Amino acid sequence: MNETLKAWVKESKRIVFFGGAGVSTESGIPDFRSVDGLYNTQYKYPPETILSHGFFMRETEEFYRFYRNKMLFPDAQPNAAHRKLAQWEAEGKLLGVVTQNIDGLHQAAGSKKVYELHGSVLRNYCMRCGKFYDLDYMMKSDGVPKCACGGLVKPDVVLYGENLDSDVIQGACNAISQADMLIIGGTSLAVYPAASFIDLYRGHRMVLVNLSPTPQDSRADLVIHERIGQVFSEL
Ligand code: CNA
Repeated sequence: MNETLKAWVKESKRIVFFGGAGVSTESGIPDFRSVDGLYNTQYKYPPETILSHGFFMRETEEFYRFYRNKMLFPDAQPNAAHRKLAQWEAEGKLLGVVTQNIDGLHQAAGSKKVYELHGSVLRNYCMRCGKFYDLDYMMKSDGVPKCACGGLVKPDVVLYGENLDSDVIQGACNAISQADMLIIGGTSLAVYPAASFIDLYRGHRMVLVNLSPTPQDSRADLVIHERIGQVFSEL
């Protein structure tokens, strides 16, 4: 057990969590690198290419083949990290969760203030009429999912080459700038602009919990290279 982390959590009243794919690996959802590794044997392009706006518009069928195989995990359940963050919010000591994940597991654990920088696979919209479709519809549809109106259904996920939602950015940035403790976890901090939002934190309790080193390790006040679910289960 990391006693410094435990003490800081106890003393802090406005914790913000900033996370990425590594938060959900202990729930059975591979992170980006793992997807990359798996992908190499089955797909002609790297995930960054397939998960881009241009590819979605040009090669929609191939996009959905990858998306259904690698991005949808309808049976995944929240782990100890998701659950602890929801508990802190309910106790009034966490301002919010800023996540790059698109899996909805923070909300499944009970978190209410979740800033989903890259959207969610749980929401899908017709690009022509705007009708909403849920994850179940996407799982059951074959090939390219179409709306009743004939329009193309697109996941509410921010693809490479698309802009982040400005309200979500504002909420995330407000939360981080008001935090008295920032815990960053399960992210390589390699995807921009998301990774730049941690620059808004002005306090002295920046904690990084990540299995592998990140480019920001040297500026954190505490660095823990362990599994985040394991670390949070001991708090
Ligand atoms: P990333 O670049 O794949 O980095 C993940 C980081 O997490 C790596 O540095 C790992 O070392 C670390 N890690 C893995 N497992 C653990 C663990 N159990 N405990 C602690 N650290 C761990 O992913 P990022 O989120 O940084 O950014 C890239 C993309 C991947 C984001 O835009 C996501 O939307 C996207 N993505 C999301 C999901 C999801 O929603 N669960 C899954 C796969 C990819």
